[in-house]
Amino acid sequence: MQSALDPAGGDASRIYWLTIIMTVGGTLIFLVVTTLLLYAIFAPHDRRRWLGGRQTILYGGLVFPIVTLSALLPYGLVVMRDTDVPQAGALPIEVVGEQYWWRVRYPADGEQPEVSTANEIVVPIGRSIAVSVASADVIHSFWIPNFGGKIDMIPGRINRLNFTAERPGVYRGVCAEFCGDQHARMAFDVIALEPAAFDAWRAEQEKLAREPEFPLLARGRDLFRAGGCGSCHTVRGTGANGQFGPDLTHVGSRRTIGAGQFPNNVGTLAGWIANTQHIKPGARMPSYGSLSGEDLRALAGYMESLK
Ligand code: HEC
Ligand SMILES: [Cu+2]
Repeated sequence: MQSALDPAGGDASRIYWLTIIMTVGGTLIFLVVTTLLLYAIFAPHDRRRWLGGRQTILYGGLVFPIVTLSALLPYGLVVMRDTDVPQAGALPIEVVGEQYWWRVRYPADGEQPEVSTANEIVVPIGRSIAVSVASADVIHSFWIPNFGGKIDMIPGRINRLNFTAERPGVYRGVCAEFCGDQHARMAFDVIALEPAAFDAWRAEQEKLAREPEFPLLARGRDLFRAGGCGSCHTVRGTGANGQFGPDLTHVGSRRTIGAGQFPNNVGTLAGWIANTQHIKPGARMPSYGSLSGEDLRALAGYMESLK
């Protein structure tokens, strides 16, 4: 679900109320002014005389705008001041915009080693999240409507965005700056979990890739090696350490593949591997259309088993 009108975290609700108050206030003033205008045009001459009177001009034209604007300005300034304030003890997460996917990194933190994933930002609720964003190529824009404003991802620069998720759920984020032909297929999920569930998730992500549990999966792993997938993808524990594409160590645990394009299952994984350039033309992974059906099943099954 993706909606700026359903705020699920601090900044988003502040921005939401600012929008509501400004919109309702603006609409009311518009209606009053329009009514007065129509009155001035159509009412009988002697009944609209007061409109041009000294009192009307003084109160309606001077006092009213001064009072309203002097109330709205400080309100807007306070909202701006309170928005996006970094909090002590925040969880740092680094997100890099790529063509056309999101590289997501949880830097090492004391005992906890770094964790790397893609197109999915898992966060604990109730804790401030300090996202720093950058770009590997062109300008992208990082936007999670339920949590707050957009922020540009600019090559050679690090921008920051802070938010706190208030309730568990899955929220959708998108790229909000045209970045190339697959820009519209560049989405991600923000998954807000209870703190204990988040710790469990992180502990799972820290582990090396699972060993294949039966022959078909072992064949998949061998094909992954032989097919050169490891030149672009990392699968920790197998020697595959490519950095160009998403880290696949726990790809099977993700909800979607292809930056939010398909639900993650053996069928969509097989379709993706065989037809990348058909379903996401311009994505920076070649199609592997010449694999036999059984090889494809093995490879997709292996990917799916990497929970
Ligand atoms: C030239 C580099 C390159 C090679 C080689 C490559 N990939 Fe990819 N792969 C990528 C990129 C880049 C993406 C992200 C594309 C996107 O979403 O726009 C990707 C995405 C994926 C995804 C989806 C991951 C996700 O979380 O969305 C899977 C699964 C995958 N590749 C499997 C494979 C397999 C299996 C092979 C070998 C048969 C392979 N890749 C070979 C670059 C590569
Ligand atoms: Cu983009």
